Amino acid sequence: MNKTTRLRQWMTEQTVDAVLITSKENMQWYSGFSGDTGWILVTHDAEYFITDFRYMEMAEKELEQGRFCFVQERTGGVIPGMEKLIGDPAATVGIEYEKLTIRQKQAFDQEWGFAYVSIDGIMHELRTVKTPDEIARMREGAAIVEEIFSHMLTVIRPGVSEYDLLAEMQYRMNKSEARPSFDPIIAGGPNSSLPHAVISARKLQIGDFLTMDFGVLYKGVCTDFTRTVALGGVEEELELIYNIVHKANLETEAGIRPGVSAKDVDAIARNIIADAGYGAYYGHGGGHGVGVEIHEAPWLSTNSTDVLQENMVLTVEPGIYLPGKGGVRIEDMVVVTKDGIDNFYTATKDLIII
Ligand SMILES: [Mn+2]
Repeated sequence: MNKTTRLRQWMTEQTVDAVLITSKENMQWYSGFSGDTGWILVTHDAEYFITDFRYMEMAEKELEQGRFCFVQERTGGVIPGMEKLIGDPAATVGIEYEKLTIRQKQAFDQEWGFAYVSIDGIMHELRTVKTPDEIARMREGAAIVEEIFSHMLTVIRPGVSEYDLLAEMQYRMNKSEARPSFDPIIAGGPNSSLPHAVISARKLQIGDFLTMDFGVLYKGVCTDFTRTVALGGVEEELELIYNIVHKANLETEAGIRPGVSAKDVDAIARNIIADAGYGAYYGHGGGHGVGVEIHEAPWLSTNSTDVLQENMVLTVEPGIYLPGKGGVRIEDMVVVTKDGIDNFYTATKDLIII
């Protein structure tokens, strides 16, 4: 079933007359449009693509031939004549509560007398299960990520700063026609104990752990990847936490298959880390879905209600962080298959000592 059919099925079930897609991410997911200004209006019998002069040519090139009726509008807060396109001034219209601004909603209320419902839930739900084409594009992105990781291993050495490594990484991304899917985390030594460390000018030293967490946005889809490597050698406790995280990562991945709850999958790593005595040093979710956004459903966490299904793509990323000493995170991105997973990455998870 294609995206339009699935969305219309939801509209029928919920008695929604039209859906208005306005965010860059949902437009990209729904239509393939890579610009950042446009509106997609889906009714029960038509799909409209509304954008201004700047994006019209791009939209005509990127969108599936014949699928959308094009409407060219000046940039503005509302679409004149939308009641006519929908055919009922009192229609129920689905909108993106989580993405629209209060100002946009005020403009809607001034212009139209529609009733509104949120499409956030259904969009997230539909987006969790990837199409073969989306998975294929994610594989291409993952191959770029692995090439960059291999390259980074050749430039990491004492005296090189986190900013130096960031510059090198971003250069490689752009040369591969990709962009970062989020601000890369490159955290050496004590900075590696900060799960979301901000890049610093600190220079790498012998004995450091270095965590690199990065991904690319390539052909409209994101990738996410983390490895922790050691410089010159590794002290005993850091090696110990590395091995615990490694085991937690492997066993979590072995526990993934269709039908299992994301909460139970999350608990696999959490229990291994807690049983080893480091529960207090692992405080984030065990993974997340990836797609047009870097973080999306399903969520691996202690309070997740998601159930894993075939063709969902998610990360597995347990970690242990010892303040002032260093941290370890090992993150893969996997697709759920009929009886387990397929990992997007082949990079070793054994500790690399540079
Ligand atoms: Mn991640």
